[in-house]
Order: sequence, then structure tokens, then C-alpha cells
Amino acid sequence: MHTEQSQQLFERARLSIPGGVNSPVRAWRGVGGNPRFIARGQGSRLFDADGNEYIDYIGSWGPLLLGHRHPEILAALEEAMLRGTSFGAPTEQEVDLAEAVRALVPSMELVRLVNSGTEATMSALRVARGFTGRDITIKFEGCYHGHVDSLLVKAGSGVATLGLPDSPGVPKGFSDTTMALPFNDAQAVEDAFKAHPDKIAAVIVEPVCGNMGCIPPNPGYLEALREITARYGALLIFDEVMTGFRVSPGGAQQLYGIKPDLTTLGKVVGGGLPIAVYGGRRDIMSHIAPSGPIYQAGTLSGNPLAVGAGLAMLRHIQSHPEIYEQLNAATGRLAACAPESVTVNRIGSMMTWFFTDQPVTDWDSAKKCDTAKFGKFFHAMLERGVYLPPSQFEALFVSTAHSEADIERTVAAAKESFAIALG
Ligand code: HOZ
Repeated sequence: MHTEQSQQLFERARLSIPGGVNSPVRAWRGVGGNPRFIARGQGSRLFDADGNEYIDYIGSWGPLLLGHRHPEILAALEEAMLRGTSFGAPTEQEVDLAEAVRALVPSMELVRLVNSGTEATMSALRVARGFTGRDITIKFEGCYHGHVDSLLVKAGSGVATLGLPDSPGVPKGFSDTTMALPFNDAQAVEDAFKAHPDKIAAVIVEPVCGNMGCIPPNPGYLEALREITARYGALLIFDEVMTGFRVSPGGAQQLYGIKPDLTTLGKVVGGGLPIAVYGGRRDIMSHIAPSGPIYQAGTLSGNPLAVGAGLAMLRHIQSHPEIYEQLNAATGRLAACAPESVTVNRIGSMMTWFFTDQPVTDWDSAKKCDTAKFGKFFHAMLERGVYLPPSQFEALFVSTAHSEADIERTVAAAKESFAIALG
């Protein structure tokens, strides 16, 4: 496989961009080697700068539920673009998008559009603090909620992949407002509330973790979080940036039947354009300016291009609910091809092959995986034309563009690659 163009681009990039990338995991430090520079995508495929073709299981880290260049998304973008690229004023389409979000995720009675998942979680936390008058947030080890100062404590995603300590540059006063507890341990949450009954503003959780690899909640865990937070007058925030419109049309909250107080959405909601949403109970969200005193704003919030793409995505989901069966079946076939010495966690079309024969239920068990074997597996798959997330601690995503033949080819590649990685 020729990679000269990607290598040259990476060398050039490192002169102008820290580490040569605009988001750390893309640098492939978790698997070694140099990242491929992408020239274009089509359906389930990515094509790199050297002309190599891959079946893509990153899907832009989650947004591309319908694959690359879906015709409905492209048509919506074209239509929006012809009307103008940014107005900094209200539009009918952003109301349509807010209504579509509310219809699919009914716990979100009022919603605000922002530009990224980080902005959504940062804003949701501010609202939780402003509403409760409390400062402390509980998060879970290995969960990642964007690069919000106070949430970069024991974080997943790139922080986990690079094995970084909590980030320099975050004032101690900020990280002191965060308690990081083990995921899937309801007793730890109960104990924290007992110790600080009137100080905890919110519990924020990825209801299905995707940022330490895919880790589902244990039965009863989300119910316990709901019950404990309600009992102590704290808010439950579901970070559904990854799971929203991915694990079901209404996200993890629909799948598990839990109603959080606030929810953050990103990725799929933008159809591949930069947009995110936070929202929740009307009585809470009404505290946001200009309805109330909690401030949050943005010049590009509700950007017409992103809103157009997002609306096309949500309308597709609303009119084709059957896609979730297709996604589940395809991802299930990938899950089934792993040998016994590999643990597979899958919820819907999110999945991780963990290089351990032990169950992976939290960060402690995830970090015991053999990342060197994962690295070998990743490169063996790449050689066979399959592009996986370049870290043991990320989830892969299947799209509706993945055909039967794509899945078959991937299964065949995986069987060979497991044999290589496991020796
Ligand atoms: N934090 C993202 C995945 N969990 C990675 C984003 C990116 O590199 O684009």
C-alpha cells in the first residue's frame, strides 16, 4: 500500500499544527504509524491522498449514520447554501430542527443549538449549577465530555489513548469541583451524595460509554443514577453526544427507558456538520438568557448549513425507523466474528473489540486490554482495506451505507487480523 502522500502531508502538517492534527486521537499515537490523510468519502468508503480505499468504521467519529455524501444531506446543504451561509439571526429551519429533536427525544422540552459537543456539555453544566445553586459535578472515570475544563478529570478518548494525566492548564479550583467515580458502580454515587448531600449539582454520564471503548451500563445502573439524583435534588445529565440517534431514534434514554433532566447531543444531530444541542426540562432550561439569568451565546449557533444537514438527518430517521434493525444486524455480524480471547461490547451500531478475555465494564477493566495487540490488529485491518478507530479506547460505528458485502469483507479481514494480532 502506497502512503507517500499521507506521509508528506503529515510532515507538512506538523510544521503548522500541534502534532500535525486538529484532534489528538487522529495522530495514531495509540496504534503507531502515520495517519492517512483523507481526500474524500463516498457511502461506506474513504479514499486517502494516495488513492487507497477503505471501508470506514469511524464515520467521522459517529456523525455519519447514513455514510458519506448521503444524497438527502447533500441536497439539504445545497439548498441551505443557496439561501446564505450565516445570518446570526433566527431562522425557520432552526425551529424545525428544535421541533424534530423534541419529537425524537421528548425529555428535551426546550433545546439550545450550539456548535460542538464540548459546548453542549459545558453549557449544560453551567445550567445545572445555576439552577441548583451547587458547584460539584460527579463524572465517571473514562467518560469523556469534550475538553471542558472541569470535566478533563480522569477523562476518556484522547486523554485515555495518550495515557495523559489530568490536563495542565485547568485551574485546581475547576477540577476541585469534579468528583470522578468508577462507571457502573451505583454505590460509589450513593456514598458521594451521603458525604456531600447538598453540594452536588449534577451527575453527568455517557449512558453507554463510547470514549473508553464501548461500555454499556450494567442492568439497573442508570435507574440507580436517576433515583439517587432525584432523591438529593441534583440533576441527571445524559451526555448523548455519541449515543443520540445512534443506539435508537431516541438515543440511550429511549433504549433504557430513563428520563434525564438534561441531555447533550452532537455528532449524528448535525449530519456531519458542526452542530450540537443541549436541552431538557422546561423549568430548568427557562433559566437560560434571555428567559433567565444563566448566560450562553454564540455567533454561529444555529448555523443554517449545519441546521439544514441536521434536519435532513433527523427527517430521514423519522421516516425510516427500520434503519436501526439494519444497523443492529450488520454490527451484530461484526461482533460475532471475534475469537473467545477478545471481549466484544456492542450496543446498536456502536462496538469495540477489546483485546482481553475479561469483561470490560469500567475504566479499570478497559485499561487492562492489550493495546499492543490492538495496534497489530488495527494495522492488519488497514492493510486489508478496513479503517478502524486508531485506539483501543474508542468505539467503531456502522452506517446504513455499509452493505452486506462490506460486512462480509470486514468479517473476513477481521478473522485474518485476529490471527495475526493474537499470534
Ligand atoms: N474525541 C473524539 C472521539 N471520541 C475524537 C474526535 C476527533 O478526533 O475527530
